[in-house]
Amino acid sequence: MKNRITGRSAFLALLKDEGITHLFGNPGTTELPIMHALKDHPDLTYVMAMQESLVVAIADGFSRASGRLVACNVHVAPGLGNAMGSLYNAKFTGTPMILTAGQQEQGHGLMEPVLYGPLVQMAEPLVKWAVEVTRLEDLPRIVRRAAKIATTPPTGPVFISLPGDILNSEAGIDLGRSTRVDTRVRPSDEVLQALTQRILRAQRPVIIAGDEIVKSDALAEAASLAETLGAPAYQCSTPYSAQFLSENPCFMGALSRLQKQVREVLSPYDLMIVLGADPLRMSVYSEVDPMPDGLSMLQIGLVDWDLAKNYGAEIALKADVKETLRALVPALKAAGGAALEARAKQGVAELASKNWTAKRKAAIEQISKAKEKSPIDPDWLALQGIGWGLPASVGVSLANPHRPVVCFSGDGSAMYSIQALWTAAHHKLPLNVVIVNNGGYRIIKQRLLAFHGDDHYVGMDFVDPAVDFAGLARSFGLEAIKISDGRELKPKLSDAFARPGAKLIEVMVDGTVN
Ligand SMILES: Cc1ncc(C[n+]2csc(CCOP(=O)(O)OP(=O)(O)O)c2C)c(N)n1
Ligand SMILES: [Mg+2]
Repeated sequence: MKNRITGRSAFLALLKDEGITHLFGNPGTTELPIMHALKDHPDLTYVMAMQESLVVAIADGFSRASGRLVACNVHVAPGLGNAMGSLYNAKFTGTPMILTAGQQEQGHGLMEPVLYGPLVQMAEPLVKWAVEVTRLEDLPRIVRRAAKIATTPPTGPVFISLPGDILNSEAGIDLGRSTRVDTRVRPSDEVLQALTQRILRAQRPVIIAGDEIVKSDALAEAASLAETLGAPAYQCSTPYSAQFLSENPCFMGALSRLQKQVREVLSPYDLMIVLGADPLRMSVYSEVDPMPDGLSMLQIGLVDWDLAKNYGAEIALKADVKETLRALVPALKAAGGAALEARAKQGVAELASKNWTAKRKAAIEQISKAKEKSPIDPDWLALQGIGWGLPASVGVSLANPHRPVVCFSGDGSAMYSIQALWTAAHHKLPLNVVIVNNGGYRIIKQRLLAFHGDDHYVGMDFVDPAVDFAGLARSFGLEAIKISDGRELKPKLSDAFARPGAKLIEVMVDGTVN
């Protein structure tokens, strides 16, 4: 006879065996079995956030900062509904996440009790797999499969609905074992040869760097490819992380999300080498196509949905970026010989005056000129569904408890999830939240003016009354500082960053629209 165990305790034991150390959540009645079982699992840290969109965003931040599988639990249909905006973000970033919700007892749900809803159907468009447990005996298989699916590239969130009767029942069940699928496979000799030949035939290659470079730990290999070719490397237009070594001489910064501008940037090149990205994910509509006519594309990555998604590729390789580059770079060097070396050297030298490092230097000089301006020029400080950043930074900080973390947010964005400050204060995180307060939704105003020539800004100002972020932060138990004078920025920020504890620094900036 196998050991008898309750569903609720088996669920937590399974999560722990899958490497879960923190359960992010917001409890309700249907989650009470899990809250009750936590008493028997003191090695699992419960991180409470005061709304479900924050729960998922904090878990997302934790995963993205640690590369680990995360688990979060929300409350039936309205809680899952609240979580959807953050789940949408996690889908695009491919965050390995097991999202669960307590569900009404089977049979009881049929009677449509308060807060009941079709959880599986609700979650389905945003997850790789959604399932409801209908027998306790199936729970281990479901949790094991969920963890495997979430962590196997293309990674992403999965959803499990946990009915109360399953969590509260008891049975003798085998918890099974954890599996991770290894996708670090070296591509075939044939495709490596084809890539090598094609790349060497190009006169002016350009590299587009995606998030899979980070996920496959290929930052050094991607930089080595750029240097081997003497080719510029741009981050894709919608980056999800710092996807290229920023101070590498080949790094040019990110492509913008302005189709016309991207088309101009890419026009001089004859081959686009895409490493683990949807290269040209845009924001607003334009009649201009960002992809220049006739520009050939090679695309490498494990997210097969993104391979040739919008533009046909000459070679599309479903493969791990690091393993591919580890084989491709030496093959390029061997086949390219001294001629490639000389060309690369010249290419790198030509980039020196226009790469990211050079642009940053120029930007610092430019911005420094506005140092004394009052109110503070917003350019002095720089900026998905919004409202993600603040709770995500709480997750980043929880994943790196000994490193100071800085969150940089607009005032409007911060208000979607301001109660994340409480979670930061509660866990005494060394998190510095810098809120750039321009009194409203400046970007939306800018766009109303640019797209419609209209400066009648309805619903875009927080003026009557103004939001007092320092006051809000204090009410959540944080130390708060307000800065209105540009000269105070450097000393006050340095001082705050050097001290422990969660702090909010509200920086008042000019909200004028132009
Ligand atoms: C979930 C979600 N709701 C609404 C929007 C639309 N939106 C984009 S930017 C923005 C305003 C951001 O304001 P703020 O953070 O203060 O930035 P600012 O432009 O003022 O610096 C809004 C409402 C969005 N992107 N995501
Ligand atoms: Mg604002």
